[in-house]
Amino acid sequence: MNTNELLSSLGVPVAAFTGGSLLVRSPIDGAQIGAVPENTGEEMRAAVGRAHAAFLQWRNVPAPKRGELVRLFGEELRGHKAALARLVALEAGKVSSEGEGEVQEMIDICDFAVGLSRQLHGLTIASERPGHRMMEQYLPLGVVGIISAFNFPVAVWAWNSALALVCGDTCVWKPSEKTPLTALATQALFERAVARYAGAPAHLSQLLIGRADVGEALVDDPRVALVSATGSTRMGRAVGPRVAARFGRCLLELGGNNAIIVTPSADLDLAVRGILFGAYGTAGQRCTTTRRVIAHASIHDELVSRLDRARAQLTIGDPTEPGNLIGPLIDKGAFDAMQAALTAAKAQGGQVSGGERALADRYPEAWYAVPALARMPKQTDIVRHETFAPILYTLKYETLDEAIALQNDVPQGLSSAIFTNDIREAEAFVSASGSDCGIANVNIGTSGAEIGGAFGGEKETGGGRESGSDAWKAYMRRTTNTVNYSRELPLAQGVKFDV
Ligand code: UN1
Repeated sequence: MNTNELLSSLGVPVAAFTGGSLLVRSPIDGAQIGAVPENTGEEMRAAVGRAHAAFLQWRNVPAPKRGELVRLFGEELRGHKAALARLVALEAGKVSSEGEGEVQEMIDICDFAVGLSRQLHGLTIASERPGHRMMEQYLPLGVVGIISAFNFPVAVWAWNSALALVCGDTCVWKPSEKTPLTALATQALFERAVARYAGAPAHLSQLLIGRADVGEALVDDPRVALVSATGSTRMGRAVGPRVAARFGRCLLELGGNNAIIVTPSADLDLAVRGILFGAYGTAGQRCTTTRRVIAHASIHDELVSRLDRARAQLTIGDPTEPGNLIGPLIDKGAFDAMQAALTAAKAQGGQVSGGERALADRYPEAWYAVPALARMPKQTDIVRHETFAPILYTLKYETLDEAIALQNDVPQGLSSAIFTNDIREAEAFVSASGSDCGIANVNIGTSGAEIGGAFGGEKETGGGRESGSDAWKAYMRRTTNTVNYSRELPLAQGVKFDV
């Protein structure tokens, strides 16, 4: 099926993806696959108003009943997994199994959220006063604005919206302008679930497609209680202070510069496999992509030459054709940024293999690149910078302290890993003086996190946590309630105020 047929099979009206001003091109061959009508900032403000009205009703629906809607949505996703996954592959250029993995991640977070809808619990806390009870409740927060990136065009939205909906919030989504079609398809599936759910208020989750003015209208609207934004550090720097200026809440999931430390005791076969997928899977376009390998001097040369050999064998091509592991970069801008980074790496003393344009004859309008490996003499500026492309920088270390210091000496703090069979090294890596990232793994790579854990990172990664564990708390407001069931009125701290 082509994109038009896929979109129609997923219930998207033809007018939503034809005749509009936002031209969508498949990164696979550069062909135009949609012309999507764009929304305005004014339309965004109206949508936020509708979302707020919906919130005033939705917050009173019992949470397990809200979970039922998310359960129905999960059913729609299960039923349409293959079509939506294919659309992800065509619009974002992911290899088929990763497109399927992305939709699976949506299904998984729906299941998680359904269970959570019966577990939105607070604490009961001992009161210092007789005849008093003190408790905490988590209550619905309000409208949640979701800004998502091209590289996980639908899964990251689902992490946010599945939780927000069971928490009693309503959602307004602004997807990347590079991937509006998958967003339209997801919205259509969500609306099918709403149609099967008796008594849902209208406008529980809305999709608005547009450029910066549409995003700004969402970010600046005081009725948006939480802005959850995924993308570059540059985007986060624009969004974070604007939301803070109006005392709104922000959940930022920004850049990463993720490293894998490989120690002398590591299982090198395992390490090579983990690094290859981490560095080159999704053509290096995950925020969790492995960008640096920090290898002990005793195994560095062997590891790096094995990586370099394996790198050169990765099959590049149409990601929907079986056997290809490396799809295209999203666009020419991404390819140019990759070339600029490789030029800088060479100027900073790096020895680069790979990185050239691939398949230019076959796909003159698409941007495939040979995965690159850059042996660096030290952690130079370009190594400390996130380039969203398949470039792996390799560095050498002598002591574990030095390796951990290198790993932490970058502005970003998302994901990290160590390959070791030494329990002391593994524990040191995940300890207080170990990795400073939000994700620190042992004997698995930096990418491909499961939804059950909290996802996000420190420093320029933005500090937000999404997805599993208790990330749901970001989507609720906490109240502390002290209830006096006695006939006295004792004041806290023994204060007396009797007339
Ligand atoms: C992202 O790239 O923004 O851990 C999210 C992973 C995926 C999510 C990545 N589950 O690589």
